[in-house]
Amino acid sequence: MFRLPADRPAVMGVLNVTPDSFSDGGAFLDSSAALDHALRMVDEGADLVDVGGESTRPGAAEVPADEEWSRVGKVLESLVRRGVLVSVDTRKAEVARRALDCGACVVNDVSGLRDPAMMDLVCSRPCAVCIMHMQGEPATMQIQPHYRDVVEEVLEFLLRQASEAVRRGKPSPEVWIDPGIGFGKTTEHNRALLRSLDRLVRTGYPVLLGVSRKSFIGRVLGGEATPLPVEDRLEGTLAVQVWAQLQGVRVLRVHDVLATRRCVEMVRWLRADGYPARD
Ligand code: HH2
Repeated sequence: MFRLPADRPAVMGVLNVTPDSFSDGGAFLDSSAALDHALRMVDEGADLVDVGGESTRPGAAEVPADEEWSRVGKVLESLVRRGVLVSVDTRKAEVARRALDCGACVVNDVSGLRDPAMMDLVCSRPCAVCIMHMQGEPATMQIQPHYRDVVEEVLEFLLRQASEAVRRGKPSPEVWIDPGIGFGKTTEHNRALLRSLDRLVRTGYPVLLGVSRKSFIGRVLGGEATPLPVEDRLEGTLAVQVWAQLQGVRVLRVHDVLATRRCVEMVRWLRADGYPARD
């Protein structure tokens, strides 16, 4: 079981075993390259590794469960065998079940347990779960996302799903919530959510945040017409993550583990008197 550090956010390293992820698609499709990359992230200070076999970038098509599993199964097993704590990034109950059977300790569901089979699964297993908010589906989510009040609507969804999991017996420290930055959201929606992280933190559920290399950073720093490319988004990513750490976010999902871990340690040092840890 994965225990969240009390005095700093946990660092979750991203391992995309996909041909088409937005920032590193194709780089780790080969199992031995994937394993090497995961072990490097652990050396650099990742507390756990989030293994995913389906890109959820805007416009991405769904991958059948068997194909998704054939991408992630081998590397996931190898990591567990080496004692690495593994999270599985999937929307499919079938893939999550196989990952849990192999020893994964977190299910990271970008569709936020909307599938009843996924809700049933995570509530019947001793794992943590990340419930993420997404408006619509990856294939269409960035086509004119619209909210009455983005912060209220995201909070309402997350609280509804989280309390259902708790009602079914999941201990609340094992129910993480995530506003889903970039998932059916404009740059302004993302800004509103990032400015309201303290409201998510105050729910008492551990908050996970994934902003690493995301396109809003490219647009803010380079402009709408000439966004900074993915490889130039590290500083922007780190700035937002420091902001998130100061609000009490408990898990940072990142591609750049070493840089993140150094920032996290500096902020932890500055805030040595404690961190908003409630569990
Ligand atoms: N973002 C991505 C994927 N999974 N999970 C959570 N909980 N929160 C996030 O913000 C999040 C996530 C997208 O990033 P990445 O995995 O690098 O890209 P892709 O979906 O193209 O594989």
